[in-house]
Amino acid sequence: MKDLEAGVVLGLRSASGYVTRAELARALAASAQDVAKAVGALRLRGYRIDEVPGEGYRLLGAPDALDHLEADLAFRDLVRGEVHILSKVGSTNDVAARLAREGAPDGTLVMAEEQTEGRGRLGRKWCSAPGLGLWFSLVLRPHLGARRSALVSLVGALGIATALRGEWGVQAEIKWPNDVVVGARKICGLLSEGEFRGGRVSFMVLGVGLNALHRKLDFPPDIRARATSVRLESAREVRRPELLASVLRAVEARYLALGSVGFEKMRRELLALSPLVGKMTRVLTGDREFEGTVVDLDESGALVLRLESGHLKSIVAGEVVRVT
Ligand code: BTX
Repeated sequence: MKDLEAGVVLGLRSASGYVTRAELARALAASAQDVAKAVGALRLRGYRIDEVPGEGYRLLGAPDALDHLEADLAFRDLVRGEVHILSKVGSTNDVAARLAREGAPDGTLVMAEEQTEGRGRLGRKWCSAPGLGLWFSLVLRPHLGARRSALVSLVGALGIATALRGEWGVQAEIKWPNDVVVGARKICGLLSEGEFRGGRVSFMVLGVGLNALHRKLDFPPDIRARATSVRLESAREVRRPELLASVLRAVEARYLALGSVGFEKMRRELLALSPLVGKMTRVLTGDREFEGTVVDLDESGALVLRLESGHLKSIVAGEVVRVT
């Protein structure tokens, strides 16, 4: 029945006006009675389907929920691996890592409506309220040496920022190493974690937390001034399945390009979208601190600073604070 429901939604979406039950039944090789049942089931799931006697059905609205049906429709051609949609998990990164260890293929997607232990870098917490965001992880198996594994989250951030700019009109920029920001507010954070064998990547898990439907008061008070969402930044109405399809398409395209054409072009795009280039910054790396002007990204995604001494310093991982 699920396939028939998906077929009915696709049929109604692609029609400009009303579609008769008989037309749908013919297109889907089903009986008119089964089509009527599928329409009933879809209405129960929150699809608004109008019916005019003699004219047929028309789709007026779809639910926002990230259920399997919408997932299928949104990423039918996008996700190369398996798709796991969960209602509540600790962290999607943990589920994806477990699946990867069990052999899940490149491109496997794990997403959840809610994370109770969503995390950022260095043990920080990632607020992942139910139903408001896109909290997902991709299992990836790039052909990369461990040294260049940071490229996975950088090209992911580039995909998300360009999708937000191009399709949602959001003035997204990339704050090295793993944030997508709008001005000083974080709209998306990426967390890549990996396992390595013999100096090469065995698998990576790319975790993405994209704030989608939040209004200001939906953010906890301690991050309210530093967080934003697609709803707050875009003039378009935000439906998460559509947003997910658009960011997944962009992330997958960038990831595949990393394997086929390499990083160089994306390196230039990243620099163009980085608000830190040319700015005086302080970078904290564990127990050390460097101050200098951001001048470049190197071929492994490290941030290149020109120190006051004039020397160039590449920084592989750290926290960047803008000074001027
Ligand atoms: P980060 O360490 O750069 O950022 C974490 C910091 O961001 C927090 O300390 C807090 O100040 C702020 N913050 C927390 N939640 C939010 C939010 N919803 N919006 C804006 N700012 C916030 C960034 O780490 C990487 C986050 C990755 C999250 C994804 S969700 C799917 C996957 N599963 C998982 O556990 N993590 C990843």
